[in-house]
Amino acid sequence: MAAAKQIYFQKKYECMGREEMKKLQSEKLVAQVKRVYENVPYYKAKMMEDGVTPDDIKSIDDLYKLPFLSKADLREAYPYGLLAKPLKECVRIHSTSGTTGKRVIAFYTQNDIDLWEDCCARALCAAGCTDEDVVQVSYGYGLFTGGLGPHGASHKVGSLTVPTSSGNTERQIMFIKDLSATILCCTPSYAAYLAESMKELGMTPDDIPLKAGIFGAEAWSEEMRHDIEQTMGIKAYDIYGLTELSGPGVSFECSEQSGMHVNEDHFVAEIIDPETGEVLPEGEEGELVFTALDKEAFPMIRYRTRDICTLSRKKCSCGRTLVKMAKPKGRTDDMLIVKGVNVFPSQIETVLLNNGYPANYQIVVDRKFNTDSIDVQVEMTPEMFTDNVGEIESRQKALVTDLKTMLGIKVNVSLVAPKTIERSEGKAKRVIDKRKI
Ligand code: DLL
Repeated sequence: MAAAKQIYFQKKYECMGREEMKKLQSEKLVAQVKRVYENVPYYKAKMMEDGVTPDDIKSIDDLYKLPFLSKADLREAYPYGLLAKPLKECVRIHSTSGTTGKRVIAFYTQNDIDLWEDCCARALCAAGCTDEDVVQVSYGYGLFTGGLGPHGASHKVGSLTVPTSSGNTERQIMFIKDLSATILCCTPSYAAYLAESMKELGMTPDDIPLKAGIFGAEAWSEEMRHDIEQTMGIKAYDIYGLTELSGPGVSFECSEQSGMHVNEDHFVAEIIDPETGEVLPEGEEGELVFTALDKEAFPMIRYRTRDICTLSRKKCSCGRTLVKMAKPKGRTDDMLIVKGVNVFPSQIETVLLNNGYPANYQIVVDRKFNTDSIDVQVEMTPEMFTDNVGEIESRQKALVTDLKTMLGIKVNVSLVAPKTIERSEGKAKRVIDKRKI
């Protein structure tokens, strides 16, 4: 039998020297800016407003001269205003969920789909996927990019694709078992739910054929990674992306599991100060901005993601030279400002999981008589669950203390019975901010 093939480790690009990569990015950027200027009146107007022309962009070092694109621009230009190709050359759309306003519709040419699937295929490969693997794609299919990106990538790698989409947990487990799925793709919160359900069915890591999971689309903590890895007996890899930039696969984790390599031959990452727009030096925390170098139908130049993150060029043991982004801490628009203090749901998650609680929680923010309050509802594990009120109270107190140390403000904690908090099959909704209602 032929040996397993790992055809999507694209060493030429993934291990490219810095100078060579800058040269490649510069050539692509110059061409992309010219193309966008000539074909997208909306972006041309933005450049003219800032007094920049394509002649000012000679290399990647000139990137900072270009105007940012924001979600507000995408809404203003909805649906066709940023299209850079005739519609007849487009073959597909995807769309964001629109939970924070009007949907964004992203358009793809066939070449856009091909490059996107290449990026996802690199992610599969970095998680050890070959043509002998069985890849179960349990992200939602449809307008969401989570399903079809890894699906196309799995085809490219030549593995057996199981397109279950999200939901129907019993059936998911049946396919994992019956087809001996080795790689699972879904959101981390759905992975945690599947892990919990398998445990309840009495399955131990030895009974679970999976060896790796590729989880993304939402912020998740190291502690949650650890829990999922233990329960399923797998390695859990992070993957990042957004609809505007094609979908998952903008960056992905390798065997080192310490940040996600950005596919820099296709995307240039910058970190900016979200207040001033100034580009920050490597290692500083700020808002992630991406420029897509190859996208044809829906080009994004200096797109502000609103994700809070850091970048690192520290040498990676996997041999890839692609810059790494840390796990995004959250989004500028997810950050809660409570009693004047910045609170990220991921900080709360870290405290809960460090104290042995499952990742089933909800954060309710409210304002009464001009005073903000945060209530964190946390599920107990079946082992913790008791009718001894004193015991529950002392557990609550301990959590309040630890959360105060992490956040700097007092939050209320309510411990609730196992299975009380709704499970998520896609992106979990952790925060209910009643102040906005
Ligand atoms: O969530 C694309 C995706 C699908 C990524 C499957 C990974 C896996 P959108 O629905 O447009 O696209 O949402 C994009 O989700 O700006 C981040 O805030 C968040 N996000 C995505 N991946 C991660 C991650 C998809 N690994 C928005 N960690 C982004 C933290 C993530 N946040």
